[in-house]
Amino acid sequence: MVPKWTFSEVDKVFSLPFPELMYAAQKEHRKHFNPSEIQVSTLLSIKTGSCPENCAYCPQSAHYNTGLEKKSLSTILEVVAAAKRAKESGSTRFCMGAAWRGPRDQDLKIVCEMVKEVKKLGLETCVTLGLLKDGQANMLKKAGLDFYNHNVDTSEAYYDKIITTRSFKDRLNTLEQIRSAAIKICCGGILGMGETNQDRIKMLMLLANMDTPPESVPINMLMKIPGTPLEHVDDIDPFDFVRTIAVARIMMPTSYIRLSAGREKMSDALQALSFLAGANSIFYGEKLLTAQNPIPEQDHNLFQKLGLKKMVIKAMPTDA
Ligand code: SAM
Ligand code: DTB
Ligand code: SF4
Repeated sequence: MVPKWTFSEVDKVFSLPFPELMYAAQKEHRKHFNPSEIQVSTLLSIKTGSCPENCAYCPQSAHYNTGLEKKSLSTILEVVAAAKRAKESGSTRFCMGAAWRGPRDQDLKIVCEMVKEVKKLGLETCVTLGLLKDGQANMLKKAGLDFYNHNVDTSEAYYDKIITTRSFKDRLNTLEQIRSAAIKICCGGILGMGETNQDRIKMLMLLANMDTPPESVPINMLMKIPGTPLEHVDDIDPFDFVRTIAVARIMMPTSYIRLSAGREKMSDALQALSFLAGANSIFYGEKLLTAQNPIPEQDHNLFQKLGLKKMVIKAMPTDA
């Protein structure tokens, strides 16, 4: 099959004069979305720390001493209480994350119960549990799961500099399982890990050239966690960050592009530029999984200043 986007095409778009790039991204954004509406998701860590993988950015990896407070699998009651709070604060999607290489079947059964209960509250559901084995995506689909988050994180070429305990192919395999089970895909990456603009373009090409691109594309700015190998890496140039978002919007015009981790350190101006470039989703609430996010009051003020509204999305009832 001929790829939808070639490197030279994307490179040309990436290198446009900044005003032209922003205009092109805005044109695409307005064809498919109301530019004043932002989809809002809330995250909850349902199993924290002691992860056997060595992702160089991650506070939850057992390979690094980040001083994190570890926690075993949450109870269904704890999860439902957090989901209720998220709904009351205006979130439409509840995303549960577990620091596993991948779930064991006995753990997955409990997560499936969590999904069913959260769905009953009228929220969209998302989980991020690591690599999936055959049949596990179907179990989640039966429970009514809407989205599975599994990031490629960076380009295939740069990947080995960041993670060696799971391969890029392992990740693609899990993405295929999710797609085959008819669960929507949430897949993106992290910017600011020392990768080049070429790597950023290649990561976006992989996503946009999928038969069906991810419905949701999280773009995280690296949060430099003390104790991880990326603690002292150089900051990404903010305009390269915004360019990457604009190019993602142009290449995947109907996907939600989420301005994900890292907003806590971003100025209001950088967030506003990211929204203008086509980002139309955020994580809301003072915590991501383990790291800090802007406090709700700060986001409320930002939305007020920019005239942005939270998007209203109702989860479809499941017949599971
Ligand atoms: N263990 C599961 C996995 O890796 O698929 C799920 C949780 S993992 C924390 C989800 C994503 O969070 C990672 O793929 C990465 O993109 C993002 N993430 C983790 N730590 C981060 C950091 N310090 N800065 C930015 N993004 C981060
Ligand atoms: C994603 O791309 N970013 C979120 C979500 N998917 C699961 C997680 C960000 C984690 C940031 C570090 C932490 O909170 O531990
Ligand atoms: Fe584990 Fe996920 Fe963190 Fe990697 S990103 S160390 S797989 S929790």
